[in-house]
Amino acid sequence: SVPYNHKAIEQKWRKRWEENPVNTKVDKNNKKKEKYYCLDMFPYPSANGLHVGHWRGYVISDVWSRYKLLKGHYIVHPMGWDAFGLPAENYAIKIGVHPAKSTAENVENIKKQINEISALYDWDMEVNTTDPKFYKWTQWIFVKMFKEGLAYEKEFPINWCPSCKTGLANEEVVNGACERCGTTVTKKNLRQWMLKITAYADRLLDDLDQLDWPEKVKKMQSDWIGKSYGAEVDFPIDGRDEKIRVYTTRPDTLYGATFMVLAPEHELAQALATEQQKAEVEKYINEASMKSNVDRLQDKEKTGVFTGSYAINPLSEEKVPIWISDYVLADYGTGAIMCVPAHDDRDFEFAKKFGITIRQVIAKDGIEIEDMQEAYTEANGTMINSGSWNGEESAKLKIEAPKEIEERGLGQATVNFKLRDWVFSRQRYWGEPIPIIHCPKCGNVPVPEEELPLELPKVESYEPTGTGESPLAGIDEWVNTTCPVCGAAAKRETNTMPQWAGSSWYFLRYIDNQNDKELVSKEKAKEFLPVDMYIGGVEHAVLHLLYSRFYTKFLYDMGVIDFVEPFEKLFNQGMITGKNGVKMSKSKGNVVSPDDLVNDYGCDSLRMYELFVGPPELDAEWDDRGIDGVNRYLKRVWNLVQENKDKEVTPSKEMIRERNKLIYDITTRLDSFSLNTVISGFMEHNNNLIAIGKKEGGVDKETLSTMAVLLSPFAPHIAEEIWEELGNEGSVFENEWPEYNQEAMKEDTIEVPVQINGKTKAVIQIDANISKEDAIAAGKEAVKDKITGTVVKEIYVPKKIINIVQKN
Ligand code: ANZ
Ligand code: ZN
Repeated sequence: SVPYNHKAIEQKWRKRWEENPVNTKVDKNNKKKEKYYCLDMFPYPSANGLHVGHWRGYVISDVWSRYKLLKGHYIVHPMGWDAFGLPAENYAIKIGVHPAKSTAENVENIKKQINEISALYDWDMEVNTTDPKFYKWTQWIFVKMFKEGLAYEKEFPINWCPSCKTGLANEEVVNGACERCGTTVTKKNLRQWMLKITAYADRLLDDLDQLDWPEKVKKMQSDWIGKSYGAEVDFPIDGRDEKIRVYTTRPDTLYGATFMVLAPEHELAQALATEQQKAEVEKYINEASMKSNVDRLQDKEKTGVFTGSYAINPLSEEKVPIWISDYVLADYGTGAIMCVPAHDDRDFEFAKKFGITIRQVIAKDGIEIEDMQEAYTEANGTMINSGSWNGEESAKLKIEAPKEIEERGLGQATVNFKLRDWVFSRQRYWGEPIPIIHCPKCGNVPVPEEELPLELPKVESYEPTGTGESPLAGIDEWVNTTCPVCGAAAKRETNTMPQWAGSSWYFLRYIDNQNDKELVSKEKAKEFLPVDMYIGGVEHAVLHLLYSRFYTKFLYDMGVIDFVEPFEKLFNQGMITGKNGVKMSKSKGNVVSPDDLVNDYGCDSLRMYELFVGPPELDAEWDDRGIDGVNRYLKRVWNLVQENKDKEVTPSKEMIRERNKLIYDITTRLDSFSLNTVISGFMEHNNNLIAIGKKEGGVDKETLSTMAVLLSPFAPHIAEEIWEELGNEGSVFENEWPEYNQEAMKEDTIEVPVQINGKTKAVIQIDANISKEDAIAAGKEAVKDKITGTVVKEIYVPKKIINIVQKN
């Protein structure tokens, strides 16, 4: 018979699908079909192209799309390009090709590679964030935010990457380093455009509840938003009129506050330095200004200086020294803290180092410790050394103290967030120009909406200036303009947007990408949004995924869309790594390209192997040799069909049971996203079919056709081919996903006698296909009272007899 020829088969079906798309765009025949929007995190069109790691996510999303298609949905499955950003710009600097040109070339190249996956992408929906027709709306959103007071200008020390020569958002600083290039981030005082994401903090937190996302990602977002309840308490300064306001989450420990610490940037830090301490204080403040927040929090040894001044603890009325230390951050809470060394680790360490009083105010199990060796940080115990609070439970007091503090006029109850406003401007060329005009009379004026897009001009030099100005600042004829309000001579904003701007909303645009009147029409939004399933890497947990949720909520508030969460379900695939778990990268020389594998084994084999390498949510080491096994499986499927397609076989009960078990295993494993075990399930069941077929003189067509349908999301080409070979009409994708029949899956039971030394002692009912071990165990259980000696032999003649041989 004909051997499996992956090349011929894959070429044939790709051409057919082109002529006759599987997922017809307008569902004329069946208007009732419900849409299913399955979205990939769109790629950055890098010059390096795709490796087998990129394939993994795209294969997973395509399998899921095709499965949903067979389950009766109309599939929305688009693809596009996240094409602004540093790499294209750096490349332009290096070789002098305009980023627009190199980006376009890369897109074309990667598109070709993506097409090798044979995914269901609808290229009519394609978007590219660098296309003015697209970024018109990225700018439009910014203008809307500006008009709502959610985009504002501010000068302050921001995270600065000295290598990328640009400011960064907090989310882009990972362990103190630039998320892009790994360079240690420093501080730079810069005028910035900010987005007020903090105005959405509560909604971003509360709405996490309604999302079907991995718990891990939800937790990362809620930690990042960091809502905490506490109090702000005023500490009078000894001998002065001002008060120092502190933020605390542990107002129950107020009596234990034996000193205070101000951030070096605190407005009173310098003023409180006494004559004697002045020089030392100034030196310390200077040094602190050079460090990043992360450095400051991670510093091993605590540092600090005493101001020489004292404050009054408002409850104990005791004088407490005021210190300055960089473990207190200027931009969190009030930038000043009350320090309770007995119950806070950092304060404990500080007090030990500088010899400050440690006073325990919470006794665990009623015990007051004489010489504390570490802080007791739990709010669990009884109050001591705390005046009128003595004897109260600290957990209860922690909740009630803010109200009491408020009532006694000592401060107020507060809610605090860790989330900061989003530093949104970049001092780089290859991004969307921020559509703002600085007018000497009118201030900041947005570019009128009807004049958008504000196109990015061509420049001679893309080189970042490093001065905090974008290269656009060098183009006078672009910078100089007139104010749209008063007509006076004015200047354009020259900063650009971060790469996250376009990716925060691109999924809305796919479904109406040609609309030049609206970001997306109401009708289309209603019909196709929101996204049902979003598939991509976990590295975006607090960046892209948080920003997209923020944009979605804003656009909901503006009446553009009528839902508040963009992605109902999220799946994060693990990374494909090189040997020993090393990330695949060009610089490490361990990149495996899919091209040769597709050529040698075929797209179907590679698709299946991408799933077979391991649980999809975990990282997996790539090993080229593994694809052989999958390829051999597909050959066996092919041969099985070749051998049986012309036979007329009536399936036995066993064959029908096997067919139903196949449906059951594939469906339940697929539903629980256990995609690697789906593939091993196919392999096992194929062996079963071969074995049963051998006994019965063949495998019937219905069983083989069912197998073709089940296989189609995974290996679509061969599935179509065998569907046709079996004499079926139309495309395999016109089928409904098969249902299994519980009744048919039940094993037959048979009766077998249980003998001891050849004499029948009982008759039991067992599964016809029970294993030897299970049969013997059941037999022994039935005659356990009659086994009087040592068992020397156990025999199971399948379906006939169990015999226990014993010696007395
Ligand atoms: C007194 C206290 C006693 C505190 C105690 C903790 C334990 P979260 O939960 O992260 O919001 N804090 C306040 N502002 C700070 C700043 N700008 N820089 C560094 N630390 C600051 O943490 C709030 C707690 O962190 C606050 O509660 C404060 O220390 C400290 F047994 O106040 B606490
Ligand atoms: Zn003006």
